[in-house]
Amino acid sequence: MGLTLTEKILSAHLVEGEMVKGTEIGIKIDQTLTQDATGTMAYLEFEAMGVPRVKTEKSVAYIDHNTLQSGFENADDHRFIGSVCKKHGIYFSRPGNGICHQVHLERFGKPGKTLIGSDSHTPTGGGIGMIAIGAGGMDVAVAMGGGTYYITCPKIVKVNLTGKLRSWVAAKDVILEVLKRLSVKGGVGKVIEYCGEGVKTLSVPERATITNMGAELGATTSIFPSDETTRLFLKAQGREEDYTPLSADSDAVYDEIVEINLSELVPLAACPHSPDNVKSVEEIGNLKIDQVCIGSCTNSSLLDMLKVAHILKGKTVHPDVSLSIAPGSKQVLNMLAENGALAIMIDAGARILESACGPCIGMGQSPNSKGISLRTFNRNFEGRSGTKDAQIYLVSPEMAAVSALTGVLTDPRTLGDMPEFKLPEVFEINDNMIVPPVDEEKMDTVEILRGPNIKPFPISKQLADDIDAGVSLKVGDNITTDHIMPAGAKILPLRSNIPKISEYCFAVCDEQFHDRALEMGKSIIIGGSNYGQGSSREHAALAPLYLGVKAVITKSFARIHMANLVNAGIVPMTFADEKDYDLIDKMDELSIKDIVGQLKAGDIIKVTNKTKGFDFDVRVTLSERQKEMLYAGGLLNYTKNNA
Ligand code: MIC
Ligand code: SF4
Repeated sequence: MGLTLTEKILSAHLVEGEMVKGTEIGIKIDQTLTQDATGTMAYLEFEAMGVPRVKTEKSVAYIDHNTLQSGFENADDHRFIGSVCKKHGIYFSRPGNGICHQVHLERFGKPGKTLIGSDSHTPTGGGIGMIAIGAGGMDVAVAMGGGTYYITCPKIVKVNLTGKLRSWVAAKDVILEVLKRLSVKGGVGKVIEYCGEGVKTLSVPERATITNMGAELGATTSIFPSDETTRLFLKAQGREEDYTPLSADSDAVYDEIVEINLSELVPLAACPHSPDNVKSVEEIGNLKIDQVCIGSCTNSSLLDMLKVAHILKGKTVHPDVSLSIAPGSKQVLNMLAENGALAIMIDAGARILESACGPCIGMGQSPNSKGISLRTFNRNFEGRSGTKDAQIYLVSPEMAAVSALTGVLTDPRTLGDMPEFKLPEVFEINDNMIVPPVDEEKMDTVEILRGPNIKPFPISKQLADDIDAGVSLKVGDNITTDHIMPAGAKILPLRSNIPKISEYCFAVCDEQFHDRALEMGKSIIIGGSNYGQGSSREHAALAPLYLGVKAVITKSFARIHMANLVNAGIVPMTFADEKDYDLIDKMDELSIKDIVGQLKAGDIIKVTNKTKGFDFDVRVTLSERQKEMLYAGGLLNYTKNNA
């Protein structure tokens, strides 16, 4: 029986377990990446492990999220990360060099390698044939120290691409179509593998758009084969030696097959407030817009920008619209400057932003009240833009650019014939904004520079015998980590300060949560299905930990957040019978006796609702290793105990 590409790469990296779907496997990690919003924590955790130099083939720290410096905090954190990198063997991509996923694809990604990153869109690397997975900062810290990374051995979905995209239909429309069909929960426990004749018609940046936004499916990762197109891309980046051809065997067996004929796709948009709420322009109808933002790790490649410049050429942005453009990397921005495309954008009235995440994470460009904003990004969760009542639509750069001119949501096919857009044979390469670490012999000369914003992270205690605690919060389905621990320009600078950032924990759902949880001392949260979808931010586990949350009981969890809860020593539980969700209210007193004994005996745990006077069962579906981690009080304690 042949193998899928995913199975080939995973089994070549397997260090623990067997390739049995649904069971836990441990894999060796070749590369890691961090960004600044999760990086400070990850490096504090790395320091706490006491490993002098990283043991990966390549570890890179990017500064791209917290680039608005309206106080000392972000600048201090950047300086801290830079000094840790220099000392401990990590490459440091300075602010201005670009968005982590875009730069990593350009300069470091290698087909066939494994990458984990403290950012949920790390699967962008799948565009170049890597197994690239988003993880919590602590998991990345452990991998930098040479530790194994654990995942559930995934099911594999084949997306069979046939045909060729028609003029003005984009890679973004491919992933929006997949989201429409599979939903934001559809990828949980799965890797999405793209195959078929249609693959050849897509460039590496287009493939990367698709694997990037595969994060919104809840998938473990997404991957494309590494082929002649990959070789030419790497060659153009001056890295042909990094190329290896890779694909699935022709008789590989898949768990599910999705057929997509690229020739039949039409331009699509994800409507408020979920990336899977996908409709065609016709279905949405007349929509007057206030703002257009082009950029983010999904759609900020040179190819995207060239298309945008072509559409804007000689025109003016509609008087009622604000258009911002953030090219994804210094390489992209520089090439746009050299070939005149940047001048075209400026001329048309675009507001050019630095190469960073920017508006995608609410770092500026919040829309006006009730504003309608078209964005080429990957997430449109309520409030994420910084304006609570804004309506965000996720679209391709082509649709964004043409709509910026017309002032209404516009199908880019109205532009008529599309010229052929080609990637250059040689990209402009200048890695002068990537600072290499000092040699190991010199590491003692490097001083770690800590600012006053950096506070120690909360360490959880060993799991208590009994949990007797009240319900501090009850929430519904599809709660995102943006609900649990919001981002944005005001809150992001507090990422290194858990006591302070926890004041905003769940503030979008319930402003009283922080005070109530602290007052209760210890508590339990009740959630619906797909709890914790979205970002990899471990702050969504560390802030609840700081506020005394001992367990979270839900209908189901998103993968990265569940791992982050276990890493923090908080017990993730799911209702054995989902109907029990309806029977529990905020402030009910729950009691779980001899939890360690119950966990050792099996996966089902008995919980008593003392307020309402009934018992119900919850499930704790964790590996023995994860259970050990909970007993120890989280990953750091567990790693220390086992050292
Ligand atoms: C996001 O897109 O939500 C982020 C900001 O990139 C996060 C990471 C973070 O919260 O720092 C992610 O996707 O993991
Ligand atoms: Fe940055 Fe947005 Fe990409 Fe997250 S999704 S890494 S915030 S550009």
